[in-house]
Amino acid sequence: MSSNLVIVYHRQPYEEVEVDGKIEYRENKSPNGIVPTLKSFFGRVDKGAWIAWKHAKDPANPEFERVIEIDDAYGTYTVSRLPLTPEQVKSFYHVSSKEAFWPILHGFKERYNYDPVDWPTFREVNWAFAEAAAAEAAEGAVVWVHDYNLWLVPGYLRTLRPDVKISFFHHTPFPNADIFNVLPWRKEILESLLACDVIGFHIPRYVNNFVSSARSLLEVDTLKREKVHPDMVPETSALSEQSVVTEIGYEGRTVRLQASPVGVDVDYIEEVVANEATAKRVKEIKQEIGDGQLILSVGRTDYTKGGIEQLQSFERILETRPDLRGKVRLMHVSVAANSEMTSYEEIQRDLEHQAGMINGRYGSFDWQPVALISRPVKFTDLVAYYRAADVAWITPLADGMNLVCKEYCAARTDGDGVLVLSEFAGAAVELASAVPTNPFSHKSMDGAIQFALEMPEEERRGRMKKNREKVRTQDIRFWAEDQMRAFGEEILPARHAENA
Ligand code: GDG
Repeated sequence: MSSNLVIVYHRQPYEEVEVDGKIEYRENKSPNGIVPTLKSFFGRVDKGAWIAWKHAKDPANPEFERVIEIDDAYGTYTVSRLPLTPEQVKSFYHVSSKEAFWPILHGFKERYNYDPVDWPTFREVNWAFAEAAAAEAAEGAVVWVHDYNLWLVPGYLRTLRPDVKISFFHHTPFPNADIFNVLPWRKEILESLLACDVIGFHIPRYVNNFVSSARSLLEVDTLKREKVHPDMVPETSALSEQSVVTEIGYEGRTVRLQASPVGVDVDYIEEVVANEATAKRVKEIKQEIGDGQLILSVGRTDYTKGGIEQLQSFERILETRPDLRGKVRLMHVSVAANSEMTSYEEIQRDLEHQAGMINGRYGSFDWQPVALISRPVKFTDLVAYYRAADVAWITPLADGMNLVCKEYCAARTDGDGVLVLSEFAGAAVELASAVPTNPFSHKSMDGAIQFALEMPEEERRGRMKKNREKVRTQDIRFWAEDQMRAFGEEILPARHAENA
């Protein structure tokens, strides 16, 4: 019970690697910079703690192989790893979180299957996280919980430790009551979230949706509503909101609601861009493309990311615009995060089928229209592709934020490049100078990409300048500072670039 800040996040802050029979710990450098940024907070408190899960080494005897003391450039902190058995991982992570919650959060009712959900196991795992956080938190500490797979942690923690301040951040969209209430455990989840002091979402739409869901089942009062900052309201965007609820009351407590879009580590991406090795790689890619244009698409293999719809649009364009054949290439990076799940295997097969069909139908010996990349690309290479691509085509059907589009703009220190962005990505409410597209409309999808390919340089540069300004100011540190401001000034974020 000695940590002033406890971060509860399913991912570990380092990777455990076995080298010559010995376990070594390597820093987990998630490219979007969230892990290092979260760790940077430990530099400003006396002691921090991080709670994550890991695969139990011996499932028959999942003893608590948990607390590791870390003293690194970020600060002094402990990492507690909850060893989960294969059954717990399957039930808590794959079935409850990914098959039941994920489709609902993204508005895909038809993909949702709650019958196999083992709710007692979900509760049990969340309880273990809450207990571990309670064991680490000092009197009055801040406990910062991340994402929907830990939905029940705030409620349990409030019971175990009424003294701590709890903040919860949702990385996904949050649906309104019409969709959220499909979940049979809706009331229990909402009651748990309402045990927080602060609940964070990327954009005002998700905040208002949360309030609609909460008000549908519980006596929740709106205490404060504010006009949305003009920076967050492109006039007619699909995800625009004019006002946002910022405080609600429930059972005598006040809960602050925050719309705070996650940003990317612009300084780090610019550093990668400035590397000689990156410049060399960019040159090679450009040589390979020759006079043609490169369209880049990057995302996890997931139905929410709209990969199939995008390939279908590309096919329609090649069909109707023979002049583009031989001139435009689409590099479609789609990497599976969760290979164990059958629904993702199906999407992978569909992507392969669609890409193969386009290449077979329109390709030639010298020109392959689609390069489908399913193996992870090194982040430094990804940055080189961002830099070389004439257009980034980012078309999710639903996406909490989408960091790829921000990384693309961050990498364009040359001021060129066009971003085509789905109206249904949270980032669309910030990046008003992107070319908007509606992935549910063939006309909009086909029109937007052709418009981007033909855009004159002056317009490209004008739009990119505005997008880059947004991405630079609302970077990952801006987000982190915003989060911590919600607790008052006692815990201030360190700039991790200086700390690392
Ligand atoms: C969730 C929410 C929200 C992708 N392929 C490769 C690779 N990536 C990296 C990208 C980017 C990250 O993965 C993907 O971030 P997104 O934000 O696009 O998407 P999710 O993973 O779904 O994240 C999302 C986010 O949380 C943050 O709150 O924005 O809405 O769904 O950083 O660069 N990285 C490397 N190789 C690849 O092949 N190295």
